[in-house]
Amino acid sequence: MTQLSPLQIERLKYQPKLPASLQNGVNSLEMVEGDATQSVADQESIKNLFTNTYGKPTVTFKSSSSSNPNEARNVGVILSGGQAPGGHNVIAGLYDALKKSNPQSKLYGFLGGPSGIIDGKYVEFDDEFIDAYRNTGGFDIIGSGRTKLETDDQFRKSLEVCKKLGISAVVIIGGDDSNTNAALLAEWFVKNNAGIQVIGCPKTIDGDLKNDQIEISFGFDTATKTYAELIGNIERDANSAKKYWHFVKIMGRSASHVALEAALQTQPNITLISEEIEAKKMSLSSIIDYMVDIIVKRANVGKNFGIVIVPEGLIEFIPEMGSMISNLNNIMPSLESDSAFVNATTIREKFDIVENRLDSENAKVYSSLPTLIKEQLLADRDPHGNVQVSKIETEKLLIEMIANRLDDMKLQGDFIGKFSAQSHFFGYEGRCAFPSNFDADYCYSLGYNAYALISKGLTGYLSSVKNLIKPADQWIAGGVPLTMMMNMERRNNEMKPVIKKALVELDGPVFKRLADNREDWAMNDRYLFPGAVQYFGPSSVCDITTVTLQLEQSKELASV
Ligand code: FBP
Repeated sequence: MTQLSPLQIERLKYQPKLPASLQNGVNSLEMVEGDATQSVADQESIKNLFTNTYGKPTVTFKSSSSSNPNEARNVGVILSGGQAPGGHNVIAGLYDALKKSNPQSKLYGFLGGPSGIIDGKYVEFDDEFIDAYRNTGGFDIIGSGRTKLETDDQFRKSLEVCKKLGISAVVIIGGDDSNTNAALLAEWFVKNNAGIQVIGCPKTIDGDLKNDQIEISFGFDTATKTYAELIGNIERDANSAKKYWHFVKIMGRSASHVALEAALQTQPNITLISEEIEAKKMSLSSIIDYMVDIIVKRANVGKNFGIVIVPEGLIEFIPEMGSMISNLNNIMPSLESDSAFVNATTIREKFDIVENRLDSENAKVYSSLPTLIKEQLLADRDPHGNVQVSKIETEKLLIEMIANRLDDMKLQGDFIGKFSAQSHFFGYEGRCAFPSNFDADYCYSLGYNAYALISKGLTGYLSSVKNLIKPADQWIAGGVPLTMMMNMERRNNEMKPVIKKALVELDGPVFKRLADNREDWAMNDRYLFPGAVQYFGPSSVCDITTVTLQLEQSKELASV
């Protein structure tokens, strides 16, 4: 028998909250249609690509006094991409809604991510199965994967599998790319009269799947609180020992939302925000100048310690590095089939080959990097053919460059302090944490609501739950057409329809909170120690969501 920890036993008993509109189940729901929608950009191209699913209205749900029986349905669910706390509750919410609506309905889970629906690998859920995973972190209930569901052949195979299981709706729980694929699959099913609906759910700790309709993706709340706890602990250690500079890289493939939120919760001495660095066209050397200036000023008042937050995606936002990485991404496929490169006996030989192939400016940048980073840049690509930033130790690159600069300054008599650094990378530590109350409730509601969308016959929609800074019973459940969030972007040298990623807005209230305070936080130690994720206690501590969401919502409320 599986052994459970005391917290696991307690969390299994937690009953997630639902918006008032969903509390009587999906058979007692009225659907209110908004206006017809348009994609956020490139309307003509997106409309031409999604002739069957483009332009649909947003919808919201109201509970209704009449109850309509719902036919039995078989539904399939897929977890796609990186783990995010609360995924199990999306599935639990979907299961509960479906069974409450009609106990004869069945929920199938496709195993190992999108490849499960293509290869026909699945499980059927029952009460006992679902109950063991309620309010737990992780995606291990069925596993996840990064297979991209995008070709006709994959769609056809998926259709065959769905037909075999009598599935009439598929829920894809994923980030911007997975939901782009959900939109393609929805369109293909309609075009081919498959009679299968597709509904997405917004997942990713990165917090970059958000827009006017989606306030935040699930997992961001728990992951940022988990990282903030760890950063707070490190701040306390730094403040106790007063001998180390801690460089903490924080996950977030591209956008810096996670680093920014963790910084607002902990108030470290230095926080780098990739979007600002790109906007200001800061070179690697000018980033080092900025950090060295603070380190020297602190040393001058006897503070040879501090905390630096580095967003995971930073390297690609530094203009000269971004250019070199994109050049590298383009030449990698040919290098991987080049026998001289593949059979090179030393890493130096590989570096030489790479430098010969890169454009001259990019070659100079590549050649200037420490061996460790050069090697990491050649590691395996992600499924899009891009460098995997989680494998690049940017925090170590910064430490090495700062140490070299300070050594030079010491020789000149311009630095009198000590610089001793520790590096950390917080990513996997937060992605499977027990979901916070917020994520447990939000995810359960998203899953429940996904079934509401299915029961109303919709396809190509993303499950949306809004008004999130209010108590859960005031949340607004509904759906957003996936095409509404799309634009055209260049991928692997081809223009493709994709859901637009939300980067940190430099004129928004969240970044402004950092910008207004960072000078003070740099010199005066204003560290905040948030502690562990709370599940009970004063509700202001255990149920409220992130600083990001509160600031963004108060901006919107103020503009109403
Ligand atoms: P998703 O966008 O798929 O949710 O994944 C996000 C993420 O956690 C990033 O923060 C990180 O860069 C990446 O996944 C790591 O990927 P992997 O799990 O393949 O190491």
